Amino acid sequence: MARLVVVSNRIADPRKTAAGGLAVALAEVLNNTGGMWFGWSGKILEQPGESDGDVKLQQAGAVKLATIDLTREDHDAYYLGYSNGVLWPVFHYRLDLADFDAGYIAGYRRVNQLFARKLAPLLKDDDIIWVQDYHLIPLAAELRALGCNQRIGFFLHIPLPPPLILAAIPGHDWLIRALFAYDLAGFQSKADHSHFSEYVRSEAHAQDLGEGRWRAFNRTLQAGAYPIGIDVEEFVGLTEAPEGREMYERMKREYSRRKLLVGVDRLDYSKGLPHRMRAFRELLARNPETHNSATLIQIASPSREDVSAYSDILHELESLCGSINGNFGELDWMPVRYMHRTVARARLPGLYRASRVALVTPLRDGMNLVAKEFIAAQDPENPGVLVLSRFAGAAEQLREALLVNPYDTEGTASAIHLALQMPLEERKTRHQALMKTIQKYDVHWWCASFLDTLAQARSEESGTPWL
Ligand code: GDG
Repeated sequence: MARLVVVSNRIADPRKTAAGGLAVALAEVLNNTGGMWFGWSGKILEQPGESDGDVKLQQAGAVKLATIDLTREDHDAYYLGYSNGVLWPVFHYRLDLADFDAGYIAGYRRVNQLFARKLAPLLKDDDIIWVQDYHLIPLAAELRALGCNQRIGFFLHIPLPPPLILAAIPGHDWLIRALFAYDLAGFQSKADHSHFSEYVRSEAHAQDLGEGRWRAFNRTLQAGAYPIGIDVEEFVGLTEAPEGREMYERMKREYSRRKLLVGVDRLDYSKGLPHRMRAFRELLARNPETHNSATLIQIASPSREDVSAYSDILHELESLCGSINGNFGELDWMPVRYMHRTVARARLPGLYRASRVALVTPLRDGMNLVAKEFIAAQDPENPGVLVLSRFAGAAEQLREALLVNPYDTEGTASAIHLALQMPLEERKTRHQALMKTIQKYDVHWWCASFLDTLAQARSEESGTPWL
């Protein structure tokens, strides 16, 4: 069996329990093939010109972890600048938040070259390489330029916008051309995949070979949708573990007279948190019976705080939560419990299970795993209801959730109201269907279906000087 090499911006130590579903699933495949995981160590070197240091190798069971450090200058241009100041906002349809500083793309290219230079000597001829996410789009092209001829796949965890939005990025044609250095490009949803097809047809004049195969730039690329899932079994296990149960009991005791609503998100403008708060405020304003009987717990875990759009969203959210509590709160009832902090992973399942409603209402999201975790954690005999944005990739699969348009405050408020009142039988029917879907398309399915296709996909030409 060929060795799998996973490359991502950050790596997670698969031995640590906090690592989460993706790390655990990838670690499983890596373990089976005696594989390697390559990425940035998380360390920033303050002295200029230090990036060319050695790769640090560590053995984690059967998996080899290989990391490199980045200089401050490289990190700021590649990670803060291009990845999170250009690609993240534009791919989430937020052209207004993009900062197209010319220095960023140079840093992005430099770090991708550095990754390629450090990774290439560690590769064997028959390795299968799987590159993760938007930080590393040109990595395969840089590896090919160094003569690497292995099978290389790419998975984009975030959405891909329609061609006219993508085309706003200076150098968008370079990015998409770089994708053709891969053998397989995977997207989260059918919508993302079709945006890719539209782009390569209209902008790159690629030849459509059918079944997701495209010919352009002297290469053949296979593309498709591979919606990511969670490790359902692991998550159900966490729910039933002592810490999960204890959290559930505590929340049930604390909120015995009230229905809980829950939101768990990284504090990111794509997650639609202010829109969600406005919908919750509308619910309270229109339905006096919800006063004193419903509480929203919103966990907003800190994220990318050195990017300015993120501090703006923090202030907006804090002010909305404060005004809802100020206007509707009673001496013995706070409508919103907002926490700007990370909660231990072992506690999330208990919190989900104790909640009658989950609010997963991003403005755009590649998939959204919280939606799937909430479903997995429910008591099948008394399940909660998922209110899900139609703009999350997950909405393509989770049709039995209450789908909402998060920009429509009144409509979202009505859906939350419906969710709070939904009779047990309907909750059970919807939950059974949702559970079946997340079990069928779990993270193991995602890994296996992507890697099986990659094992078949092969470009007919190689060795072109790419960039
Ligand atoms: C990207 C795409 C795609 C959140 N807060 C806490 C916490 N979390 C965990 C959740 C969940 C994960 O983080 C978040 O996953 P999402 O899917 O919601 O979102 P992104 O981080 O934006 O991830 C996304 C994903 O990649 C996978 O492809 O679904 O669309 O944007 O697992 O539980 N975990 C803990 N404490 C928190 O406070 N322990």
